[in-house]
This record gives sequence, structure tokens and C-alpha cells, in this order.
Amino acid sequence: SALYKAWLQYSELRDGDLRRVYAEWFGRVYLEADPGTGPGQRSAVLETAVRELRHGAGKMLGVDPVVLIGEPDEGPCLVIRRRRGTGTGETASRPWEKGEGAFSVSLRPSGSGRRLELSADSDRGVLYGVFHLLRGIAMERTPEALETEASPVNRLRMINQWDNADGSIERGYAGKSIFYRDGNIVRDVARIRDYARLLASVGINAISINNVNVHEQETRFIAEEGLPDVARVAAVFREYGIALFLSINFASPLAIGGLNTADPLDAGVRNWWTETARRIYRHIPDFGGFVVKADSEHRPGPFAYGRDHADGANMLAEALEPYGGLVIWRCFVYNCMQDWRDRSTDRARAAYDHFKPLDGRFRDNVLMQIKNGPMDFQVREPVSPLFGAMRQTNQVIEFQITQEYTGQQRHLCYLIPQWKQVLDFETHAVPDGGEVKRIVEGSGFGMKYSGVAAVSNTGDDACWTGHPLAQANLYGYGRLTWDPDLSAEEIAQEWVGQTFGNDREVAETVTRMLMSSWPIYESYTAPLGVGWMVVPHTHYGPDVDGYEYSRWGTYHFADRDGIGVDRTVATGTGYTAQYFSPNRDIYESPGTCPDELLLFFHHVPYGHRLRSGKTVIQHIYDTHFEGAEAAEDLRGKWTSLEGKVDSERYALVAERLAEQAEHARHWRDVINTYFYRKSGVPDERGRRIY
Ligand code: BDP
Repeated sequence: SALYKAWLQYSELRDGDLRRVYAEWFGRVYLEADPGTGPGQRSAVLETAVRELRHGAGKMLGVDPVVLIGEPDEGPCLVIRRRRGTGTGETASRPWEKGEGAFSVSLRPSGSGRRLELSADSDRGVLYGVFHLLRGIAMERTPEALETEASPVNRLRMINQWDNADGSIERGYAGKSIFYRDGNIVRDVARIRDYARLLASVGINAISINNVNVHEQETRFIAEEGLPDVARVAAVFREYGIALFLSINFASPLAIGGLNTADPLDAGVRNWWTETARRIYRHIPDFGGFVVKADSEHRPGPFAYGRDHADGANMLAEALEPYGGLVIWRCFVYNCMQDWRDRSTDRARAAYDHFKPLDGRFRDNVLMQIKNGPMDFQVREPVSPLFGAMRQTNQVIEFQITQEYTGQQRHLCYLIPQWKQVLDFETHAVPDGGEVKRIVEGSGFGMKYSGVAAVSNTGDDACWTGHPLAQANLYGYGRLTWDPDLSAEEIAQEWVGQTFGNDREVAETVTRMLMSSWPIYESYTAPLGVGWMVVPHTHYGPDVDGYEYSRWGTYHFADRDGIGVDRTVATGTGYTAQYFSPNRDIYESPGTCPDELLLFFHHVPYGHRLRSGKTVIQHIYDTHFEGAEAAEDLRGKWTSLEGKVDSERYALVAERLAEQAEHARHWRDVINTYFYRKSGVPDERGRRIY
């Protein structure tokens, strides 16, 4: 169905002239003669590229390409060239090596006309080039507009599945896992293959297939009996140039190794991990490596043995090093058992306090995976101060595509604008070019590995993502990671065009809906960067004091006089000092702190005037009234498309938007009532607050 095909609809081109031009070229495809291109010798990735080309050309252009080997003749055709040999795929260099995936597309004279040429350094490059061509055709772009010289900016472009072997998904809002059922990896991998295809079409080259919280069943994936099934999944992703990673349990030597310790400096433990790596690579020669959540939210880690994160990560890195594997060590480490009365243990400080002192101690194949903000994927947070603070450590930024705190795929929230702000943030870690995107792509400090990871929003739901429009976040994540300089709007337009076709009104309306959705969601939920205010555990819906008196460290400190967290050096937790100048000075003073982050950094009276000129309390009232209205308006916009979008997708989105509008009113009332009662300050405009 259209829901399932997501952005790979490949509908027949409406424009007859354009269709004829492309059909001529795509009717004959020349694969340049190469030892790896003969039938039966092609790499899995190249086979995939040819298959995809055939499929797309058949659907959109109505041609079945003849695939020819060798130098092209004078006629119109598509020529696929490999610029330099990097092997045939399976044994080729790692997907995250520099230059991997680069390709170019150009128009060349041929006989009396022209032909299209796709050249790439690797088979992955060919695959990405094919997807580039098909994307352009689906969007009805002219041949000239397809010419490009493209290369992925980030080497590691990763997806993290938070799927559990029992089939559930931690923070999943799109059904059950497509990977597991009843404790095992699924037998039929067809849907996994369709997923790999979606991911490869936007340039993803790595995936971890199990939750960072590793339970007993997933711990066994790295045991001899678990590996054949993992290898089956790795084989599917290999066809699409995607390396498979596993999240591991740091206490595996205890849990499945028969040892009585997991101490990273213990010889027996080290030996066990070395053996484990050998075992894994026997089954999966191009295994990507490990993702590790250690000493975080009750997960085991090196602290139990008096060791630190560098000891833990380096032990694993040493075991994987001979095979080119990576250790992706998460920095989401904080005290989740803190006492709310003790304001000195500011959770926002934790990642920096833990990891900054370890800079320089990690082995080459260790990467720190840092969440975009210091807390936890809130609708608004400052950028994590760890970016740029570590100068000798590979860094990966972690985003959350699954909308845990941003409406759980029941509310529309297009997250690309948020991620762009983060990537464009100037850390001032180096005199120029200290933007987060330069640091995570590695050029900031000349890092060997680098990149972006994000928690997936997919499941076995008919449309993959719960909300059909939430597909835009998965699509956009891949595109943005490939090229952080694409604008959020361009990405939205690309997605809409491919997903819903090129009707002007549909394209413009849906693009506008997407582009306005994050600000709308922000306006009716927790105000001015303070975050949280959600129902504990489920994190859906308003509960202003839900976390206020618990140990998780996520407070707003609202009382009758004011609200916000004082994170200044002068009178607060000192968190602002973790930023480079001038950011630290900007955040330190309420006069210069950006409005949208004011309550993250400062505790202020309700009458405090924002830079916008409004008081804090009036801002809260206004944004909540406006936000609820804007949510209703989204619904109206969608209604105007009835009949222009197929009825299945139309109905599903309409249903979600109705729920959102209703739920936004609920948020509005809960938040406004709370602050009205706390502060006793009436709404200037006299609107009804309960
Ligand atoms: C939080 C989630 C929790 C995850 C944790 C993590 O609530 O389910 O396990 O992050 O990232 O956002 O490890």
C-alpha cells in the first residue's frame, strides 16, 4: 500500500515529455566492464543497485532496462562507472571510510544526443547514486538538475533500534518490532529487507538492532548459539551497504561467560571479550561493532570494579580492533537516584563531568555517543556542552527520531528544524568552524571516526512510523546526516514530493504543516526550555509536577513567585561554565539568554520580562492558547486536501490530527490552570482559565 511504500512510491511520471527523455536513457544501462561487474560476480550491493534501478525505471518510466557490460555505444543510455576499484563489496572497505559512498552524475554528449553517467568510487556509491537518480525522477526534476558531485559529510550514519527480543520496542510508537518475535529473531526477513532499502535510500550505513538496555535474551546474541540468527540479519543489511552493530551487556562475562567478574582490567575478562570478538567475526566478517550503555540507569559498567569509562571502552575496543570494529560508548551517564532537595547535583552537568576528564584516554576505534542536549531529548534543550569540549575523542551525536517527548507519533512534530539548529550551533571550541556539525563530522579536530546516530521511530505498523507524516523524520534524518547543509524545508519538500506526488497544493500544504509543527508542539507543552512536565514513565501528556519530587533530576522549581532552574555560576549549579565563551556569558545572564531557553538556565519571577517584551506568565498563557489553536488549524489544513490524497492515508492522518487538537487543548488547560493557581496572576486578555 501507499502507506507501506513510504517515500519510495515510484508512481508513473505524469509529465510525458520528461518520462520519454528518462525512459530512453534508462532503457539501456551500461555497467562498465570490471572484474566485479560480470553476472554472478557482482557484489551484493551492486546487485541491489541494479535491482532498484530496474524497479524504479519500470514503475516510473515503464521501461525494463537492458543491462549491458562494457563500453557504451553512441546511443542514449545510462552508464555506470566505478572510478577506482575498492573491491567487490563484501570484502570492500568499511562503509565509514572516507570517501565511501561518493558518486557523481553528469550529462555527456553521445552520438547526436546525450547520455547520463553515474560514476562512483565504490559499490555503495553506485547504490546511493541510483537512489539519487530515482529520487530526482520521482520529483520530476530535469536531467540538468540531477547533475551532482556528492559525498556523504558524515562517515557514520547510524540508526539505533531500541527493539527487544520479546518483540516490544522501548519508546516505540509504531507497533511491535520487525526484528523479533517471542524471544527470537524473526525467520522471515522480508520486512527487514524492505526496511534496509528505505534506510539505504537515504544513505544510512550502520544499524544497531537491539535496545541499549540489554536484557538476558539479547545478551545471548553474542554467544555461539545466538550468532547464526544475527548473521542472517547482517546478510540482509549487507545487501544495502549497511553494517550491523549490537548493543551489548557490559556484564556479559558474568551473564553468559561463566566468569565471576566483568572487571575490564581482569585478564580473564579481557580474554573472554577477545574470544567473543573472534567468534562474532567468524559469523559476520564485516560486523560493525558494539553500542554500549554502561553505568547508566542501573545498567552494569566498569564503576562496579572501581574502573572508569575509558577502561571499559578500551577493553572492548582492543578486542574489536583486529577486525576493524568500533565501540560506540554512550555518554548518557548521570545519577538517576539523586535527591531533589540537593541542587548541587544538576543532571545537566553529568555527561561533561563524567567524560571531559577522560579526553585523550580512549583508543582510536572508540566513539563517544552524545545526546544532542544535556538532559534527554526534550522539545527544547541547549546543545550538549560536551561537543567541542573533548578534543581527542571521536564523537557521534545522538538524536531521537522516535518521538518519546515530542508527541509519540500521535502529534505531528517534524524534528529536522530542531536537529539543524543543533548541528549549526557554534560551540566556539575553535576560532572558526566550531559548529557542532564540524565537530561530529570529524573535521573540527581531525578525528578518525565520527558521525551521527539516532533512535529509530519504526515498527511493524502499516506505515512503519505510527503517524504517516512521521515518516518525514526518518527520511529527513538520513538526508540531513548525509548533508547537514540541506535546509529543513528542502528536505520536507523532497519527502512530500516523493511520498504524496507533485501536486502543488498538496506539496505546499504538507510542507507548511511540517515546518510549523515543532514550534506548535513546543508552544502548548513545557514552556521556555524548562522541559519535562510529562506523565512519569510513559512521557505522554501533561503532568506538571509529575517528576518534581522524584529522584530523576528533572525539575522546574515552580513556586508561588517564579519558575526555572538556576544553572548559573553566580548563584546556581555552575552548569553555564561548561560552555566556551561567549556562550557561557550569554547563558549566564537572564538579559542575554535566549527566551526559548530562559527557564533552562534561570529561576525568574513570573513577572520577569522576556526579550520579546512579554512577562513569563503572559508568555505561558499566550503560547498555550495559540498552540492549541494552531493544532486545530493543522487539522483544518489537512481537511483541505481531502480527495487529493488517497483515502487510506488521508483518514489515518486526519484521525491523528484530531487527537492532537484535542490533546493540545488538554495541555493548554493543565499548564495554564497550574500557573494561574500557583501565581495568582490573571491573563491580561481575560481569557478563561479553569
Ligand atoms: C531515555 C528513555 C529510556 C532510555 C534512555 C537511554 O526514556 O527509555 O533507555 O533514554 O537513552 O530517553 O538510554
